[in-house]
Amino acid sequence: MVFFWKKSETEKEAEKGKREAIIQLIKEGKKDKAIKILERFKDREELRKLLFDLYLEKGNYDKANRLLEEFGEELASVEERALVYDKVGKNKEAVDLYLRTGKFEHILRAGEILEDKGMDEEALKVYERALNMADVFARSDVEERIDRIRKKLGPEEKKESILDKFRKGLRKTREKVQLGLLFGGRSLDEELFEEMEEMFIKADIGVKMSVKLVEFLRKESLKRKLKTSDQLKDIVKEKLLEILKGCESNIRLGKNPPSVILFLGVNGSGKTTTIGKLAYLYRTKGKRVLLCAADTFRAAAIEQLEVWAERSGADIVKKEEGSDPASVVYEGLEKAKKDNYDIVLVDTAGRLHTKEPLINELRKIKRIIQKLLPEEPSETLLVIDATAGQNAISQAKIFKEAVDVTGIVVTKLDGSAKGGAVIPICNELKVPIKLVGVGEKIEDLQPFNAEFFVSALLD
Ligand SMILES: Nc1nc2c(ncn2[C@@H]2O[C@H](COP(=O)(O)OP(=O)(O)OP(=O)(O)O)[C@@H](O)[C@H]2O)c(=O)[nH]1
Ligand SMILES: [Mg+2]
Repeated sequence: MVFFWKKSETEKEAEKGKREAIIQLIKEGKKDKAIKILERFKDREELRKLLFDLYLEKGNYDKANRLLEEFGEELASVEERALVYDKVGKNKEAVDLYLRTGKFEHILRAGEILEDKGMDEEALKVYERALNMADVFARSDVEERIDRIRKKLGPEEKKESILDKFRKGLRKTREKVQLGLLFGGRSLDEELFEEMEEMFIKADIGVKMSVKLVEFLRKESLKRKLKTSDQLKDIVKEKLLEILKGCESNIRLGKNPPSVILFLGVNGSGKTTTIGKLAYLYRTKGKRVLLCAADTFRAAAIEQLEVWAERSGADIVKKEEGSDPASVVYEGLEKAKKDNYDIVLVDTAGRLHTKEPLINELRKIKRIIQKLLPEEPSETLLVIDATAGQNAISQAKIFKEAVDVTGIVVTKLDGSAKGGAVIPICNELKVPIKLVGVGEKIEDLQPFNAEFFVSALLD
């Protein structure tokens, strides 16, 4: 027997875009159906909010975010926007909005986001604000957070703020390039624009980008009828921020431990050092961290990782020089599962002169990870040396071809005057920048922050 499913009157009316009928459909619990219909009518203002609300209800934050992007923020309340931006990782916007609602749980969440981004001083201030509002049940939790951050910041000598670290990291670039001088109130003539282009290139922003940027500045200064170069600075900042904001992103860990982070990159780019620093960072957050010495190419590489394990308080799995890297990873993951580690950091070798074997090796490592933990690796991070310029970018492309790179770590920002390299790295590779190395010490690793970066480069 064949059954014909007959559409109800309500449904027929709803499909014509009748608001009352759609609301009736929602009341009847046919929400997926309602979403489908509403998506066809999202141009109609009086229906759009219904769609937005349904997205929120269903936890479909990406779509809610797109709706906001497409039709403007009036669509949602401050609270709703904060939630959406939080869920899709627009951290700064989420924090701003959470702080605006003034509700205790929102302020606490803002603090949490800041702390996750490594902005401890800012997080501390926000937690202190939350403490003033906390009721008796919530106080001890907030106090614990405040204690934890104070400990991290150090009791007497206040540690450098992240902006200070970025500033210190980019000191050489700032001094050599002296962009500040160019923005010092000179008249806007051809000579200035030419000098500016040269400076940008010197800062390793890349020739293509430098030419484009100066061209844009020429046009803007005519359009906005600007007279002196100091008026250009904010425009440059805006433009760089626009580029870099798209690359700002946090490390994502899997839902279920252990989370695996795989590190790739050419010789000397800073993989092992970054692993040591990151292990330390997670250890200070109380995570159980296991390092995996899958760079078996040189005995020294294994020893170097051992030193970092000791410094950071992480454990290590290693085998003798020349063993199969994938087998080290296998043992590491077995141990991580058995002994309940939270995070596994996998070091790999980076010999690029033998491209094919290297790529095959990385693919094999990835296969082994996925065999034991199908949801992993949570991140595959490509480590790039900022001082290597355009070369680093072409090498990065080779790695990108080999495996799915989920994020970039830019190291040695402090090492030379080439801090501007972050900009073409972001612009050309189109992969989120998750971390930056601003020195050789164990605490010299920072989440990438576009605003701090631009400010440290130009102010
Ligand atoms: N100044 C500075 N030096 C760094 C930074 N990160 C790494 N280094 C240095 O760069 C050098 C190479 O770092 P490693 O971590 O050994 O690089 P690797 O990618 O593991 O290299 P291989 O094991 O040879 O493939 C070391 O001397 C590090 O101290 C940084 O952010 N700033
Ligand atoms: Mg190494």
